[in-house]
Amino acid sequence: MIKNTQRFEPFSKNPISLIGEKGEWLGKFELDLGEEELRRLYRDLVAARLLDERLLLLQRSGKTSFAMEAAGHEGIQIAIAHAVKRGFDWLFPYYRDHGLALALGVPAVEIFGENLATRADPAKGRQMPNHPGSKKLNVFTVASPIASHVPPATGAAISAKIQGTGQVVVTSFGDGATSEGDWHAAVNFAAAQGAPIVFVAENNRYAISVDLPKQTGSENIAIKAKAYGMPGYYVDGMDVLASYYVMQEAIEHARSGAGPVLVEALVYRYGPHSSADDDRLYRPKEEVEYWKQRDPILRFQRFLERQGLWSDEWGAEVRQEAEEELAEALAAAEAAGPVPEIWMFEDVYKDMLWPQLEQQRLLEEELGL
Ligand SMILES: Cc1ncc(C[n+]2csc(CCOP(=O)(O)OP(=O)(O)O)c2C)c(N)n1
Repeated sequence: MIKNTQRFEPFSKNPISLIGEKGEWLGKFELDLGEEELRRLYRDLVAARLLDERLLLLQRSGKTSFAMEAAGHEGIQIAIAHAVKRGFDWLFPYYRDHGLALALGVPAVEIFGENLATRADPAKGRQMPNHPGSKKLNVFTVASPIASHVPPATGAAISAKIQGTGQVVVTSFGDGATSEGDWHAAVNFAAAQGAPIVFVAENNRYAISVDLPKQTGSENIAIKAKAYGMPGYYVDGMDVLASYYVMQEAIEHARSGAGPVLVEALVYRYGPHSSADDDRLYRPKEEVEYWKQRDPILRFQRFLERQGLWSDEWGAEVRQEAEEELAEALAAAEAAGPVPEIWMFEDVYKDMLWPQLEQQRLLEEELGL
């Protein structure tokens, strides 16, 4: 369904881009974001990158067991956070979306607490590292099994439609997730039900070591939307403005009652798949270097320079403020202390059966409680 406000053509051959390599505005419409909003986008991009670096350091220093880097994904992630109604719409993110969670307003202390399994973690240490969520902000806790969060996201969107809440659901996942049966079932059912949901593929071209041509015979991921009966947008996910405007259009489409949208955001992950992977085994260093030259933060900085909104002092200030906020949050998360083991018996059963009661008793004995 084409609306008057539509700016972009679905199913474009090339990814939609609004910022050129030198920071020039390529849009065929007037930029309608104010100075403050542009500055907020930059701040959130930087904070996401710094959070990513800190989470890796926690793993490297043995404080947590696992890290999944997201550097290179920030453009689309920050765009999503700025395009949704925060705290009102529902988010079903995936394990690389900690920068998205932060930009949505999930407190950094909770994100660190989740990674360290301290009392600062609202999930009480029950999740793997890099699996944040926020009940308060309608951010569904990250689920490890690939694409398993996509059917519940469709379910939430159908529920919002039936109840007439006006909420939109945005769910994100990697390119590999689009090969899963769960993914196809969820996308198909969402279209059949006219559910207000935007599916976002953060396509970094690899599912661990498996590259996209081994995942699909389609020319890209966005084109799959055609068969399901919804618009499919193909966007440069390392261009925060293109990602923002495409997400805004997709969310408006879903909110207007016109049904779901699929967005494919082309990104690149600079780091390995996870702290348990060696990417040198399956991709050339030159490829990684090529994409680092197209860094979303650097590109947006060049754009701000051209808009007269940049100074090195301001850039340094933004970085320092974000560093300080993260350092403070990390200190608070560590100071909260580890989650007591005995908490594992809470919240799961209304009334525990005898095997759990016995296990609880044995653990209490072991811990001298
Ligand atoms: C159902 C399932 N199969 C396999 C895995 C192991 N696994 C973890 S991440 C991953 C790759 C997913 O790639 P993609 O969806 O492209 O996301 P990316 O990690 O590239 O961001 C795999 C196969 C899993 N977690 N769940």
